[in-house]
Amino acid sequence: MTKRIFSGMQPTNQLQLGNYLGALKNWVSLQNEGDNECIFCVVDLHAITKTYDKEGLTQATREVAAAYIAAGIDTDKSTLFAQSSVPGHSQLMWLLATMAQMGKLSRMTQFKDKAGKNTEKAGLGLYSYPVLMAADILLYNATHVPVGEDQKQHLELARDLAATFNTRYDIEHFIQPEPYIMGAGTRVMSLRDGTQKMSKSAESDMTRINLTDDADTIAKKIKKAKTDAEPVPSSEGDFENRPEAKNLMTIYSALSGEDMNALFSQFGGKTFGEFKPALADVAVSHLEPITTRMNQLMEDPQEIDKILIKGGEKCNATRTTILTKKQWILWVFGKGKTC
Ligand code: AQP
Repeated sequence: MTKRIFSGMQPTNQLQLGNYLGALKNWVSLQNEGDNECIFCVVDLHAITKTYDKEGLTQATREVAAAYIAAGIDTDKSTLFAQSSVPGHSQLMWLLATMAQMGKLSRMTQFKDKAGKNTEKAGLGLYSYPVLMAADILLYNATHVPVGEDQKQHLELARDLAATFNTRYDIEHFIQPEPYIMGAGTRVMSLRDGTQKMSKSAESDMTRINLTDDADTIAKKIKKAKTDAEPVPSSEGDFENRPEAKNLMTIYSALSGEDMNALFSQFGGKTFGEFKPALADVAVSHLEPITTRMNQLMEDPQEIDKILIKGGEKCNATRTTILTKKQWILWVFGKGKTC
């Protein structure tokens, strides 16, 4: 069976290492595997759920698209577009919003994290973010959604909403999308606090490695990354209560492709002063070609815009779902609707 893959990232800043290891790197493998049909989106409508500036958002949208391409997304094989260019996302979101239960939305951990203590002041857009995400996925009847661990709960909601819609209208329209959580870097943590996930919009730039960071910046951030006074772990047991040590070794493993046991043998018992320069070398050699390609692409922003426009036109013209055929009017309002 052909897999239809859909995924996206918010242009809330430049992409960081977690976005790359938890999602983008896997998108590229899926694109290059079998006859998968891949649709990758820059989810700019999600990005406006927080305070933003218009020019910054436009620039970040191009940067995220450039990062996708630089990491290996081939726009001849995969569709790449900006969410706001396909009105179907917002239309389908409304239909799904009529079925999304407040109780379930209130339990979403990402909402709790992002809204902070003052949930009363959080916008409805942030609260209903997972419903728009469900619409993004279901609009294309995607079978598989490659994401990091942190998005698993949102995927569960998309599956629920697909089933609720089918039951409500007594049809078998929506497929239940499967989360695709792959590889070692499914949850990359902050360089300054191993209990917090690395995030592109976290206040301190020192918490993350950006895909736009140069070699010196990467080395400096890794050198300053939080560790503890113990030597580098030699076994899984040594990771207990040492989230920062585990995080750095996980990053090494994900970037180098070496399994953790090989790293225990190579670095176990050494100091972090010895481990960190090795990690910086691995990170730079893996990320430098991507950064270089991204910088080249960003020299011609109009070309990136053209790619995004073309992708949006393709989605508007060919998406296989209810909204193109006005089938939804029949399902939602019945045959009697003439106006
Ligand atoms: N730290 C992470 N480790 C592994 N995967 C991660 N992802 C994000 N952070 C990590 C994955 O990257 C994709 C991007 O998702 P997004 O841009 O829609 O939002 P996000 O998950 O909220 O990512 P950020 O970087 O934390 O963005 P901001 O700061 O804007 O909220 C998803 O597949 C996610 O799993």
